[in-house]
Amino acid sequence: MQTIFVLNGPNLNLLGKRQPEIYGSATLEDVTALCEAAASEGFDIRLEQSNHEGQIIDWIHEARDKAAAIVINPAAFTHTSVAILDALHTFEGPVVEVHISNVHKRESFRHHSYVSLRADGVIAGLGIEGYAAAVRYVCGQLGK
Ligand code: CA2
Repeated sequence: MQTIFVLNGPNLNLLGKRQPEIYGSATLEDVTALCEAAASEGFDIRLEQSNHEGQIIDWIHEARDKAAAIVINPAAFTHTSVAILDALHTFEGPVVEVHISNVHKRESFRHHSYVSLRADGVIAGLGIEGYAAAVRYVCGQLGK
């Protein structure tokens, strides 16, 4: 069994509980179920969320040994974190960056992503379906 880490940054614990007009009404539990359904046989999903940059970096380091691919919504750290970018550069498998909203339709400070400098693909604006698309993509890349 191979594992896909699905990492989520700050405030995404509130998914489905606040601002449904921007982020929809689905919760992170719904994202887990969607990712599990999208994963090919032979892949496990481990979904994590933290409001702390260092914790996300620690999970990326853990992924070096334990994950075949990373799907990451770094939330606001997307636009600020060289440290998350540096951590992702140490990971050798496929990396997909996901945003629930279309960041390019929003404020200009959301248009730049440090994480995109490492990501193999970026999905924005498809709601939580973006996570499923990312999981299907990495399974394909890993030959399943
Ligand atoms: O669209 C996305 O997925 C974002 O990564 C979400 C981040 C935002 O800073 C990025 O620019 C785009 C914000 C996550 C906040 O999540 C919430 C979810 C529900 C209610 C409140 C916040």
